[in-house]
Amino acid sequence: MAKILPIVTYPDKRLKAVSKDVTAFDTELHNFLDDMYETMIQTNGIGLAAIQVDKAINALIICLPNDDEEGTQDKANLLEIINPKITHSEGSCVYQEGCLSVPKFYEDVERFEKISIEYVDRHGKACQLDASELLSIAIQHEIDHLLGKLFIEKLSYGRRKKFEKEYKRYQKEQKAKK
Ligand code: Y12
Ligand code: CO
Repeated sequence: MAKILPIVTYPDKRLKAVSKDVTAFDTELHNFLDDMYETMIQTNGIGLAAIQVDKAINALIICLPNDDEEGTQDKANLLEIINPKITHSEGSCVYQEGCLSVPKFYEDVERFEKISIEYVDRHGKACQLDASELLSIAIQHEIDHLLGKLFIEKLSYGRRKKFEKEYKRYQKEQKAKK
């Protein structure tokens, strides 16, 4: 049975690690990807990188919500993206992003509007994907995790300062609850 893994949260230094390419496409990887999916769904996420559950490998998953009112997530729409490379990017857009590793905070971030990527699936099969809209943003956000980067690093100086102040208050509240 798949497990819910603990999520590493900011400012934990483990989030700064640059992940390494996956070389073994075995049962251990498949079980880990299943655990990532369970963790993402149980925590209301739509994207998760392996480093967020303390494994520095180039693996990320995305499951966008349906267009219905509940925003349900179908496992049929799950994308497992391993060893991704951005091969093309164009345009720019701004979207209010959130991250399971930075709970409670949402900030406007500028990204490419459209990207193309090459990656492999859980069996090591080569794949190609052209992404736009929310999918493009989610992939860019997750690829940044693989490079040890968080969306808050893209904020202006002023917005980052404000974020750090509010996040400290949030951390204090969480500590007091324990
Ligand atoms: C667009 C922008 C960013 C992404 C990356 C994936 N981000 C997430 O999946 C964020 C999830 C998230 C979920 C939260 O809900 C709970 O934890 C219950 C959340 O709220 C709290 O922390 C309270 C924050 C973020 C994809 C597409
Ligand atoms: Co994130």
